[in-house]
Parts: sequence; C-alpha cells; structure tokens
Amino acid sequence: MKELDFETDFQNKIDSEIKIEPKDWMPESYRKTLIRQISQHAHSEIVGMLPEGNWITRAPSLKRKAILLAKVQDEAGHGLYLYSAAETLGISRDQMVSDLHSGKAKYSSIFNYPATSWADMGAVGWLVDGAAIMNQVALCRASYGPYARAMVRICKEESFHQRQGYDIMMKLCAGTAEQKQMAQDALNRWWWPSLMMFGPNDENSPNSAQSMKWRIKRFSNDDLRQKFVDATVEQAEILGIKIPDDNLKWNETKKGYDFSEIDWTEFNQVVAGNGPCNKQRLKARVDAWDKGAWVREAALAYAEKKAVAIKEKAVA
Ligand code: FAQ
Repeated sequence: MKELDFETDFQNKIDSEIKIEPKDWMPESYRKTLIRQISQHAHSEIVGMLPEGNWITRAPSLKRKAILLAKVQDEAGHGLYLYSAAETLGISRDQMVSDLHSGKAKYSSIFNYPATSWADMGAVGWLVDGAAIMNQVALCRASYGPYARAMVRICKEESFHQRQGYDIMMKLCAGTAEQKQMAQDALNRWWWPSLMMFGPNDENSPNSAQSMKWRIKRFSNDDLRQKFVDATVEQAEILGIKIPDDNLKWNETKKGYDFSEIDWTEFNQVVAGNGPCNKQRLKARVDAWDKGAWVREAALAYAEKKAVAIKEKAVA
C-alpha cells in the first residue's frame, strides 16, 4: 500500500470508531501528538500528588487522613497507567521522566498553585478533580485504544475524588463562620486556575482541530470549560459560597452561564514555568527521582537474579 492509502485507511478506521492499537499503522504526527498529550497527562497526575501529599500529615481526623492517602495513591496509579499507555507508542519511561525533569515536557498548570489550608483539599477535589473528569470522560472514547482503556479506570476513581472533595466543602460550609470562610477562600483561589485547566481558548489552541479530526479530543477546550462552569455553579449555590466572578450570569439564549475572561497572561506565565510553585514542584520530583535510585537499582538486580534462577531451573 502507498503512504496515502495507509492514511486514508487510518482515517476511515477513526471515522468508523475502530480503535487504533499499538501495532497498527499510524501517521507519525498522530503518534507524536499522543505521546505529547498522554505524557503530559501522566506527569500531571504525578506532580498533582504534591499539593495534596503535603496535607496527609495534617488531615483533621484519622478518617480524612485515610481518604486523602487513598486519593493520593490513586493519582500515582493514574500516572502509571498513563506512562504505560504512552510506552506503547515507542517512548521509554526514562525518556518521559527526563523530559519532565528538564522542563521540556509540560504538566497541568493547576499544580503550580500552593495548597495553603485544609479547605484547599476540599477545593482541589471538588474543582480540580471535577474539571479533570469533565475533560477525561470524553477521553474514554479517544481513538487510541490503550489511552481510552486507561481513562475508563481513571474516571471511575476520579469521581470518588471529586465527591470526597465536595464532602470536605460541605462539612466546612456547615461548620462555624470561620470554617465557611476557609471554604470561600479556597474557592476564591482555585476557581480561576481550575478554569485554566481546560487550556487556551479555541481560537488560540493550535492542537485542537487536528486532535478532534483524529478523535483524540471529542470536545473543544471552550466547550468543556463551559460544561464545567454550568455544572459547578449549582454546586456552589448548595454549599452557600460564591464563585468569585461578578460577571457570572445565566444566559437563556445559550442555555449556559456567561463568565469573565480568564487572565491569559497568568496562564501563559504559569505554563512557561513562572507560576507560584513551578520551581518547587520540579525540584520535589527531581529529588524524589534521585533519592529513589537505589530502589530502581535493587528492583532491577532482583529481576535479573530471578530471570537467571528461572533459566537455571529450566536447564536442570
Ligand atoms: N497546563 O492546543 P492546546 C488531573 C498546553 S489531570 C499546561 O489546546 P491540547 C488529575 C498544551 O499542552 C490534569 N499546559 O493543547 C488530578 C499545548 O502545549 P504543547 C491534566 C497546557 O493538548 C487531580 C498548548 O498549551 N489533564 O488533574 C494547559 O490540544 C487532582 C496549547 O494547547 C490532562 O492532561 C494547561 N492547563 O489541549 C491529579 C488531560 N492547557 O504541548 C492530582 C489530557 C494547554 O503543544 C490531583 N490532556 N496546555 O507545547 C488534554 O485533554 C489536553 O492536552 C488539554 C490541552 C485539554 C490539556
């Protein structure tokens, strides 16, 4: 078959909702786009463990501590499913990690903000996991099989994460005036960064058109952001706290909320590495990698020893 026939066949498969699998022919640019998105997504899960991991020792009760611990462990698992999915595209895990540590690979802007109070654990679960689910449910139908399958499992766990965050917010909002104020303060600080998670506006999103043609993405950045705002407004009303946007208003014509423009200068600064915690987050990852070298070496030595033993047993 000629290159052009391969391309037509590939796009026909996608249009017929047939999943692309690792050994199938794919355009080099499809492979690269997937490696970029899946590895960025994996890095986000791993770096995303840091703001919440910081609160495990300070959770207000044993129950909250156990729940938070389980959530942070889930995020590690998500990172691992996603690194594995990316590996099927021909990139090694070491390469991906090295790209993260050198600053070449991106991760979600949201994790460059500090989590300064216990209420932030509520806001992160409610808003950050909420935004993540809104984006990720669609990814369960991504055209690349290993990514789509990883996302199915991740989404199940993310819904629990979102609910535990909302539960923290409900408790705080039903507590003392000071606790409710903590919840309001957390909403004020996490609202705009959460909206930024969906990426640039559609007209400034260079990857969207091609990713949608390839059915990696099913909805545009702005469509998903709108869905998130529409779903979240009512949840804030139930909590009795106010979303920090004076222009937030129901628009009957579009059957959705109007809201203010995002501060794109801030978004670009955070993505460029100049957010409040970028340096701290990367340093934590690099330190963990360096300090964990002996674990990787020991695991490799054990695997080699085991392989030799199996070989010797087979020969005997
Ligand atoms: N932060 O052309 P587009 C989670 C970059 S998981 C940083 O629109 P695309 C779970 C983008 O990479 C959260 N960079 O790009 C959790 C591109 O740069 P490049 C992560 C961003 O790919 C919860 C450039 O801007 N989720 O939270 C961001 O079509 C709690 C142009 O943008 C995923 O990764 C951003 N916010 O659409 C864990 C989901 N937005 O690479 C722990 C999978 C955009 O060309 C605790 N990813 N950029 O140099 C996606 O769905 C897509 O990649 C988008 C961006 C929607 C993020």
